[in-house]
Amino acid sequence: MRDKTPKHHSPETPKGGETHQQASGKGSVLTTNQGLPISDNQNSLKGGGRGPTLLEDFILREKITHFDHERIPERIVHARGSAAHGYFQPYKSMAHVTSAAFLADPAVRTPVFARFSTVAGGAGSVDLPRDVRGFAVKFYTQQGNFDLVGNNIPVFFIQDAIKFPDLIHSVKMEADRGYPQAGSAHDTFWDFISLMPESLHMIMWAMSDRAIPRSLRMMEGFGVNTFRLVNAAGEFKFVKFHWRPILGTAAVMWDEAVKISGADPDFHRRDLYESIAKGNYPEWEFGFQLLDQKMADDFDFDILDATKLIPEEIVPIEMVGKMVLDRNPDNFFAETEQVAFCPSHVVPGIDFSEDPLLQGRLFSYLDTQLSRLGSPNFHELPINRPKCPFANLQRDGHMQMEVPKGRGNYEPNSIDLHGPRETSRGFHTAPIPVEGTKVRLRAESFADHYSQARMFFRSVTPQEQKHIVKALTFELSKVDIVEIRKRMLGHLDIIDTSLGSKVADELGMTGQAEKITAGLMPKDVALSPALRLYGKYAPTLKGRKIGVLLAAGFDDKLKDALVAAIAKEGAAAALISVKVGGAEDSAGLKHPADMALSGGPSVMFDAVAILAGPAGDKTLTSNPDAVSFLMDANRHLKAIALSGVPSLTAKAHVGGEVGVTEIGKSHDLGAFLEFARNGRVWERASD
Ligand code: HDE
Repeated sequence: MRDKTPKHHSPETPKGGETHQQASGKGSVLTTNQGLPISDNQNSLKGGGRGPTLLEDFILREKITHFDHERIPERIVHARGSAAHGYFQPYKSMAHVTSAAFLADPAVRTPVFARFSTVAGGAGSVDLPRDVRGFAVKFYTQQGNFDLVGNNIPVFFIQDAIKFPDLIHSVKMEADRGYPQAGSAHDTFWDFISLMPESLHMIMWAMSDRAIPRSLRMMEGFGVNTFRLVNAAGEFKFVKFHWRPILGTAAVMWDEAVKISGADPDFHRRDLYESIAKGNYPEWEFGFQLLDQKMADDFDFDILDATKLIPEEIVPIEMVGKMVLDRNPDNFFAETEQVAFCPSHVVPGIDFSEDPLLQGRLFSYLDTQLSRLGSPNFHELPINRPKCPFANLQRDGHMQMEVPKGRGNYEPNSIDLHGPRETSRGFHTAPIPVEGTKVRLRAESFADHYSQARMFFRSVTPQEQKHIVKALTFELSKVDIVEIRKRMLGHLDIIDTSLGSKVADELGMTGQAEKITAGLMPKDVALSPALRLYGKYAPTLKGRKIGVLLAAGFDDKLKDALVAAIAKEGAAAALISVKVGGAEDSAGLKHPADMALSGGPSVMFDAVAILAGPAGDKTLTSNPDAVSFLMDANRHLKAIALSGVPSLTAKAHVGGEVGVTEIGKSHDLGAFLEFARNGRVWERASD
């Protein structure tokens, strides 16, 4: 039989065949890891063209062995993440409160690497489950790396690190069945929560729209734990760290989250990557809530309790600088996956508090990197290396990248007088007096589990409250064990009777709440409007995406005017047509589309426009994707601009609602853009 296998490698360069050396700029020859040039990257070594593969093929074995080991253990939490490079620049010197050098000089930019993540799902899970988002920033300062490993929610589920494995076991996929992936709507999570009232404040946040953000670029970030800032004189203040997005905050609706998860599982990752690639760099202001011991003592909660927040109305946030993310990673694995954040990575001038959650975190992250990255030398990986000089006498270990010289690998030594030595400029732990009896107990000051949950629920807007009720209903409806639902209803009643009874009604369980006796009944503390997600930032279209659906016979001039107006707002227009090849305008000229309608449902956009002529209107009316495009945009309370689609609007039962604007002819685009800037047209919501 004829041997069909090519004997020599193809003369054509294989597609995507850029060599390792080209990619890293070192040359153009494909080699083994030992530098041996490779003559054939298409065929393994065989005994005859159709014969068995020979064990001798060291090139095949090296390539396959490396491939077999390409994956490392994913993070036990926060496995799914997206990241970017950028810089941080202070607005002013903060030397009066901290000796951290990166906060001292407004002329100095410090490189940063920020990673955003979901918590519960695996690395390949979708971007939009209901979940807390990680917000971790590595500052490569001249005094060493400072990692601020925060979340997009200012409080946490638990008060003591010893409960973290229990919390995570309960939320991750259930041990026997291996589902659900990336979701808290299941028995074990709600069982744990219903038995841990300290988690209830966080639950209010996790059930709010904060847990389904529109974009990673539109999230607030929080350090959560209380830290200390220490100045050169050794004086300290407590600090809570905050990030505020310049684009403002935005969230999707739950029905959108469900649909986006199918239409584009990488919705957030793509959004971050594309924005940066297009030069629309996301920015956040960095803020401090500073307080002294006296202020801390005056609160009726404990600042060491991570289930509590300090309302901004009581301690305002002082903005101290800005972070700009302006460069995508070159390689996802080498950077986003291998980056190792540790709350213990601090710089002089930043110190810890005694928050028992933070204290546990100081141990956990270093430990987890050892199993995840496999070596105590993980700090030598390019993404983790400090960008300032670093030297010590730690030696050897798996994958040692350094080649330390000489014999002086101990200290004191008189052999290498130029070797690394300690310095008075080094890190000093703030001399906080500590005394006490060794005990395992929860301080009395941690006992109030309901007041701030109530404060949060009552402080947010009616829309947010409604969404919390709906989220709780969705989640608890997925809980099979009725006793767990009843227990949760009991807790919700304590937070706010209207919340408890609404959820009970929605579940069809009116009057079935278990009577829970709170350790401490909640107090009616002052509300904090700053906790709202909506109406807090100035309306803007900046950084948003508007879907413009075009169908045959559309008015090209109107389309151009619309696209230009969208660009002027700092937003992006995505042109959609039934077929990706494009649609013909009223003059019969074909215009290419950015995406096909089947892959561009309206859930992917912040506002939509539909432009067609009579033929296009007919096509759209008979296309279920087009009908859902409009119906969904209406249901999701989006600003809608319409031109030439009377029959589509009739089919989709849309028209005359607030925020639905006819454009073209006598109408300008102003009204549409005005609605779009406001985010959602809440007036349209039906109860
Ligand atoms: Fe984490 N957390 N965590 N966490 N966490 C991890 O470290 C842990 C907590 C947060 O993008 C792990 O490198 C304990 C609070 C983020 O790489 C692990 C406790 C907050 C990330 C770990 C907490 C966070 C992590 C897993 C309770 C908000 C992702 C992989 C005491 C302030 C960082 C890793 C990234 C990751 C432990 C609670 C934020 C296992 C023990 C509170 C953003 O070490």
